[in-house]
Order: sequence, then structure tokens, then C-alpha cells
Amino acid sequence: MGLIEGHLDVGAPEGVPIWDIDPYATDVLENPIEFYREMRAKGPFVYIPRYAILACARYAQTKEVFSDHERFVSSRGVGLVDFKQTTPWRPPSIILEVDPPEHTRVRRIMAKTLSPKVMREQASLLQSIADQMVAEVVAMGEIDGVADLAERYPTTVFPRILGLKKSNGRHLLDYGAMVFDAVGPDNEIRRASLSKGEDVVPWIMKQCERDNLIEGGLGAGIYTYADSGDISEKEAGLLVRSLLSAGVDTTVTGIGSLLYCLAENPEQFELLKDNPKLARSAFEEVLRYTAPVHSFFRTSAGDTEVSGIKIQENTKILCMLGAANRDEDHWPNADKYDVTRDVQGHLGMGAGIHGCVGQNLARAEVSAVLTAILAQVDKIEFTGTAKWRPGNSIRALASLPIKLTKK
Ligand code: HEM
Ligand code: OVM
Repeated sequence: MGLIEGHLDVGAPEGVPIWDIDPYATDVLENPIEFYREMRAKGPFVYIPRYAILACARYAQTKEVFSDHERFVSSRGVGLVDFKQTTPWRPPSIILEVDPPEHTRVRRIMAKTLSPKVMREQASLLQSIADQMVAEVVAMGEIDGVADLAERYPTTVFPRILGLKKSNGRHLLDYGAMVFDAVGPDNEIRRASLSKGEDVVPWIMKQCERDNLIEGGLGAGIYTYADSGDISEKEAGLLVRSLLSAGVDTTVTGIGSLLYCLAENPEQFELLKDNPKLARSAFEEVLRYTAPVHSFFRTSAGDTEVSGIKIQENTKILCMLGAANRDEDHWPNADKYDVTRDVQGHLGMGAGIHGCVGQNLARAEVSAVLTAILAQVDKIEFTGTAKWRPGNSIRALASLPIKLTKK
């Protein structure tokens, strides 16, 4: 049993179809929907020999594997590399890449740091910046929805809320790309993102230090738990690193994909303008329909069974959140973006104990942007073809040429 892509090859379980496909091929990542459909049709799991992994794409198994932290652990990495076999590219996250009991203690601190109450305190700041930025893009008329709004908004508000003394939007985006592309195989995408490391990693680590965080921000808030002895100084720095890892590219992607959904479905935009109360479910539906984080892995901690399939210890399992979110057996009319659907239970923010701890902030940011759009924009139209950026775990737009008509 040799190492392949940094983990053990346990082979295909009995009854599982072998599929010679590359889920990380550029054309698959750019246009995954048909690939998702094909994978779901093959069965509850497929074995992909190229990477020696199991993959699941149906809702039921994806949810089961992704949320059962006892049988399917995160401490061996949520990417292709098994931390038990191969050294990870950076010291592991002390929240994402750990299991209970270690997870429980730090998760509590992060949940308090990003609580609904803390987010409500930021709402007026988030709204005023969104109002101003949307006014600017409406005045421009024809914009690139990605560069001019989706990237600009989080890279402006997130460092302020975190309380970074020094910020650099480009570095924040590049670090996010490293972290999310590192989850995949050693392909061109991963190498291109990681090659930026020499400048970006030391810059990020520096901004995580206590002295580089403004008093009153979320970052300084994390350090108060070091003062009280709940975590070490080093752990506080790593939790700030987690915020910088997961907090920017995800919301950038969410806002870009929201604009895309509204441009693609003008009747849904009309519905929203008439019923601004639907704003929240409109974003949840973006998470289901586009799945900004399209996939992460788990590793089986022992021999087990899912839906009658025997899974051996040490198996890397690719959980395709984007495919599960489009499973027709769970979501009626799954390929329709529908702001009125009951979207509860989507896997866009994960599920179980590792479910996104930043989701209140993500929702607060996107809801501020959507509120500003509903107040100021009458029409959103494509002026060219939207392009998707192939990412090893994020599905984001590269560019979104649109025209905004003022209300
Ligand atoms: C976890 C998605 C925004 C911080 C996760 C997970 C997903 C996800 C799918 C689960 C990972 C797993 O179980 O392996 C998203 C999406 C976002 C978003 C789609 C925006 C649209 C944010 C923001 C922050 C953040 C704004 C920080 C401020 C985290 C952290 C974890 C996490 C720290 C790890 C939680 C844990 O392991 O307990 N996110 N996220 N995320 N997210 Fe988010
Ligand atoms: C982290 C983190 C959390 C969520 C996602 C992520 C892979 C990283 O704690 O560093 O990206």
C-alpha cells in the first residue's frame, strides 16, 4: 500500500464503480454541473484511481461523511494530503484541521468572536460602505462585477472589522487562493497559487501578531482569550490566521456569484425588489446553487460502512458540496436559482461541528451589499460572457461583465 498524492491508496471498495476522471481538470472546474450529474448517476460513491480517492456527489452520503466527525476526521487534513503521512504545506489550522476535544475549545472562542451579536454591532458600518460602493458602481454603469464590487467590498470591510493596522487587498486575496488551492492535487492551479508564498505568507503571519491589530477589532478580541489564559499567544495568532485564510476569498466569491445569479435570472431580481424580505433566502440560494466552496475532503479514521459500502480505514473521501447541493433527489428543480425555495440543509456552509463559524459575518456582508443593490439598482444585465476561475476548492468567477441601471 504505497503513497499517492500524499496519502495511502486503499483501492476501490467492493461495489464501487471506478471512474477514470480528473475532477481537478481545468474544464471540469470551469464547468462542473454536467460532471456533478454524471458522478451522482454512478452511485453513492465512485473510486478515482488517478488520485486514489473515494468521491461522493449525492446529497445523502456527502452530508453523512462531511458531518460525522467521529468516523470521518478533519485532523488528517481536509485536502488530498493525509497529514499522518505527509507534512502539510503550512502548520495546520487549529480549528479547521483538528478533531474534538481540541476543536471544541477553540471553536467556542471563534464562535464568540463571530457571534450574531458582534455582527449586529458591525451592521451600520457594513451598510454605509455597501451603500457608498454600490452608488459608485451604479454611477460607472458598465462594470466588472468581480473586480469592481465582489473583490472590493470584502477587501475593504474585512480588514476594518478584524482591525488590521495595515492592509493589502491583493495579499489577502492571494493568501486565500493559496489556502483553498492547496486542498487539491499538485496541479498547475496549486503550484501557481503557492508560488506567491514567498511574499504573502510572511506578510500574513506578521498581520496576525498582537501589535499589528487595532484595539476593539475582532483580532484584538481573540488576543483577550490569550490574556485570560484560555489559549496561548501562539494559538491566538493562528486563530487570526484562520480568519485571514477563510474570510476573504469566500465572501468575494459569494458576492460575485450573487451578482451572477441576479443577472442570469432577472425575474428573480424583480421578485426580490418587490419583496426585500427575501434577501436572506436569496443569498442562501446562491450558496446552494453555486457552492463557493465546491469540495473538501475527510479521512476515515477506521473501517466503516456508508449506504452499504464498506470503507476502509485511511480512505481520503472527496465530499462534493457543489454536487450535493444540485442533487435532484433532494432538491426539486435543483438547477433552477429560486429565491422562494426552502433552502435549509444546503451544504454551502458545510454541516456539523466544523460548519462555517464565519457564516454570520458572511451573511452580514452579503446582506448589506444586496440591500444596497435593491435600493439603488433597477436592472442588472450581462454585457459579455461571465468567466469562471478554476480553483481546487473554490468555484469563483474570474470576470463578470455587467451593466447596472440606476433606479
Ligand atoms: C468553515 C464556507 C465565509 C471562517 C467553513 C466550511 C465551509 C465554509 C464549507 C466547512 C469546512 C469543513 O467542514 O471542512 C464558507 C463560505 C463563506 C464563508 C461559502 C462565504 C460565503 C467565512 C468567513 C469566515 C469563515 C467570512 C471568517 C470570518 C471559517 C472558519 C471555518 C470555516 C474559521 C472552520 C470552522 C471549523 O472548522 O470549526 N466555511 N465560509 N468563513 N469558515 Fe467559512
Ligand atoms: C483555517 C481555514 C478555515 C476554513 C477554510 C480554510 C481551506 C481555512 O482555519 O485556516 O480554507
